[in-house]
Order: sequence, then C-alpha cells, then structure tokens
Amino acid sequence: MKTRGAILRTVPGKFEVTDLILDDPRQNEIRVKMVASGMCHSDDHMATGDLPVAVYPVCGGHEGAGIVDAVGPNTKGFAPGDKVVFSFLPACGKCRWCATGHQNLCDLGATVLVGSRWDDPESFRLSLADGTPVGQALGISTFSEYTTVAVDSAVKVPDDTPLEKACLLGCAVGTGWGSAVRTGDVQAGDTVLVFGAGGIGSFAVQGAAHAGAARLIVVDPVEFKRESALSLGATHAVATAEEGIALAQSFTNGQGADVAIVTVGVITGDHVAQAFSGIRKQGTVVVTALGNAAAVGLPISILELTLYEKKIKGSLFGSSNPSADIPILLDLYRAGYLKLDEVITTEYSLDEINRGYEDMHAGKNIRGVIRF
Ligand code: CXF
Ligand code: ZN
Repeated sequence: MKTRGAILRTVPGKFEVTDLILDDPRQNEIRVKMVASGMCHSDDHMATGDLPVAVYPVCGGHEGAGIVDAVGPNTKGFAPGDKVVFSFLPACGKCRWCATGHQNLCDLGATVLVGSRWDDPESFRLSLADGTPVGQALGISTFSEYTTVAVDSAVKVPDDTPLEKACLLGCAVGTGWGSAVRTGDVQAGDTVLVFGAGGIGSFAVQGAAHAGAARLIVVDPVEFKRESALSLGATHAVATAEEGIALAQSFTNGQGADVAIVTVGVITGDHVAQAFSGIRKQGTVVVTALGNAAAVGLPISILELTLYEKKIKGSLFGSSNPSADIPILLDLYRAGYLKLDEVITTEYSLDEINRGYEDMHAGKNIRGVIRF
C-alpha cells in the first residue's frame, strides 16, 4: 500500500516527507496506522550521522503508538483494531538476554540499525515509488502514516489507552525512568543529579522521585525546562553542572551524589567526566545519551575510579524489559504517578517535522510529538 513518511536521503541531512510503498505484513508482522510519534533526539542523531544506520534513505522515528490495521498470515496475539505501543528494541523472548530478564539487550537489537527485515537482510518493508529500498529506523519507522513491523517490536495496550500520550512509552519514558530506577538503582533517601531536563531527563527525574530520592538536582541551561523538572519532582534545578555538583556536595557532607544520570542531547566525554567528579565513593554515573563517537573520550580520574570504586554504566532503554515495563508504566500513568501530558510541549503534523526539530534545537521543546 501507499504511505507517506519522513525520510533521510543522506547524512548529514534533513527529513523529507514523501510517498512511500509499504509491504504487506508477512507472518509475525503487523501493519499499524500511526496515531502519534515522539520526536526523540536520537532521530536527529541519525540525521547528523552520530547514530549511523546502514541504509539510506531511511524512514525515521522510533517512539510511537498506533492501531493495528492488518496482520500477517498466522500471526498470533494481534488483531486489527488492537492498540499498540512500539518498542524501539525488539524482544525475541528466546535469546540469552530475553530469557534472563534483559529484553533491552535482545540479540535482535544488533539488527535494528540495518533497516531491513532481520530474518532477511535483502528484504525491506518500505521503498520509494521507484522501488529503491528504504531502511526502517530501529525496525519500526514511526515517522510514517502506516508502518509494518515485527510483532517483537510491538506491545499491545488496553483499548482505552490515549495513544497520543502513550507514544512516549516507546522510548523516552522507559529510557529515562529506567535510567534511575533500574540502571542507576536509586534508593530512598539518595541524592541524585540529573543532567538535562529534556524528554529523557524529565522521566529520569520522575523515576528518581518515585524511587524516593531525597535530593534531586536537575541541571539544564533552559529555564522553562528547569521549572518543568521542578514540577515533575526535582527538588532543585540549576543552570550549570558546577552549581549542581556543588549542591550535591553540600547535601552530602562533601561526599557527592549517589547517582548522576547524564541525559544531555549531544554528549561528550566531558559531560561524563563532570558527572563522575560529582558522585561519591561507590557512586554511579548512568549514561543514556548519544554523541559524536569521535568526540567521546573519557577524561576521568583513574585514581577516583579505582580508589573510590566509582562506576560508569551505559543504559539502553533504561535496562528495562519493554513487554513487561510498558504496561507497568502505563498503569503508573493511569494512577497519576507518571506524568506524560506535562512532558509534551508541542504537537506537529508530519509535514512540520523539520520545524519540530528546529524547535528542539532552539530549546523550545521538552518533547515534540507528531500527530497523524
Ligand atoms: C537510543 C539508543 C540507541 C539507538 C536509538 C535509540 N535511545 C534513545 O533514543
Ligand atoms: Zn529515543
């Protein structure tokens, strides 16, 4: 069938909304009519090349929700009309990682930057009108009016789920919340530093607050993001890392934060090193962010690493299990413990996608969302 989607033809490049051809769903695939897609910084990293994908053109978008429109032959568990939230990481359910409660590290994850079907590298679900294959971002391409995905990339949600908010569960919520609650293992009473109060940072704040952080310091240069973070549970919000670290030290008798979470849009080694200098002995730096690989060295103190047993942990989708955690987080939203509506700053049409990313760069958005 025909669809319209936002593609990147080259890198670096800008999104271009164009007509695309979408393959019919095969076995274990579903076709979904998109309702909403969050505009994550990682799609911009695809546009700059900081997050390299194998095939261009690529249709962007990895944080979305929609309604099943068709299912492939012999595809169990999904039916037309079902509401789904996508997971930007598939979960096969069988590999070592899925089987041990680490779905975020599912072996299929290695294939999602390839852009094709993972069981058939020559086969693409999207193409241009002239037949040129179009890669799917993270195997899902949520910047398209319709998309066909493997069932491993979709989580069924209740019929009354507001998909225009729940789309955030596909990346930002799990990535941020999990960075505090799971990867960072924030404990009641902890002092926590969160660098960056954008989409991911807003959920890191909410996760840390939910886990009982007593002092929750947010660092962001943009005033309205600091105010938003305060309303989401941060106890303090400052403009610079130096101020944040000084605050953490003042609350801990000079020891430093228990956990520091780095969620800034474009990370460098200096951001990690700064966070590292702000944690206590045996404290943890959690890194959720992406940046230019060439610019990320780690100028940390080896003495502090060894003598203070400090830890630096990468965090992919917040160390979560999307099939289990997306429904749990949805329940927390329904119960009022997780705020989604407040994190969405602006809604855009698909055709306004580049304006949305310009707004993100200008610091105007916490999260922009495309409504279809
Ligand atoms: C990223 C992690 C690397 C792959 C794309 C998504 N996380 C959040 O956006
Ligand atoms: Zn993302």
